[in-house]
Amino acid sequence: MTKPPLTLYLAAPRGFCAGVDRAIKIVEMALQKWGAPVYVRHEIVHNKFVVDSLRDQGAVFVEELDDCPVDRPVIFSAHGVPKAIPAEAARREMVYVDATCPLVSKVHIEAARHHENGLQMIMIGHAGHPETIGTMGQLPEGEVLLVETVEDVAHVEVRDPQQLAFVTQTTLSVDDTIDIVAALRDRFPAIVGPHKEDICYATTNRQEAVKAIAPDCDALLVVGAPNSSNSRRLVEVARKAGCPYSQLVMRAENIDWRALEGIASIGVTAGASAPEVLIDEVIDAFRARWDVTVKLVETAQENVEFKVPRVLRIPA
Ligand code: 0CM
Ligand code: SF4
Repeated sequence: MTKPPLTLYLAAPRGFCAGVDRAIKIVEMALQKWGAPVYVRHEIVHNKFVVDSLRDQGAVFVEELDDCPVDRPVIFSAHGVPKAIPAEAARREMVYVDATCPLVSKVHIEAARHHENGLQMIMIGHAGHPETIGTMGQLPEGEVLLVETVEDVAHVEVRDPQQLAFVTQTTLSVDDTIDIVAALRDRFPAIVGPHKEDICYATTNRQEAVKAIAPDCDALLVVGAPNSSNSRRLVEVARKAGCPYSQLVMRAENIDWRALEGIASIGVTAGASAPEVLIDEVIDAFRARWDVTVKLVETAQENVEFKVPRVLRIPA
């Protein structure tokens, strides 16, 4: 039986970013240096496949520092941790390595600087996400107010509208954040902040790329995990950009083939924590069912690389 034709629009950039690559390498290096088990507080990046492969090599994933024995190294995930966590690890004289993405650390530093200058902080982010918890946890309790939506901006109660600054989560929707920042600047004209927001290059580029393909796609799949903020944003961006059937899939086995019956085009992209092997797997699954022509749509080139510490040391 001949297979029906299908145009597969493949977004670029997609998949791993420099912060994810670095965080995974840190776990691998720690395993080499100290042997198994090495503990990792929270999923190193939000991807089950990545976590399972590191677990197979001897990494043990836990949610709290209390779940780590004091005599084994512990790594903090790419999303960052509240200040109290490394402080507690140091108090327990544990060996710890911080795999926080440098672009998240940059936001931590920004928040600390504004606080030192006497400003109260507003964070634009998603409640309960580890990056939001980590960034808010850089300052004393109550010093960072969280807003998630334009509506929240109208209700937030600040100490002094003249003494305010804002930071954002790195993986937000660029377009939604523009509106929230505009609402903040409108209500608090004196608010200090980054030029635009703190959304990272990888998040921005992946959203731009998905916008470029979405209008041409009958359906679109984002390879990524349900707890991955940047991946979930890609689904929303694709829907808003003109592809109503946009779905998140962890891997090929999660694809709802019945829902794709009759399509002539499909878009494929992946969140910053999704390995390329899973994208290949998804493309292969399409090739098994359709006569696929892949069209690569590249909206930016990335050459960002973050140095991995060559020697993993006990921090001072
Ligand atoms: O923050 P998010 O949930 O998107 O995390 P992730 O692990 O999916 O992606 C990489 C990062 C960071 C910080
Ligand atoms: Fe860093 Fe952005 Fe990647 Fe998160 S998505 S790890 S902030 S580069």
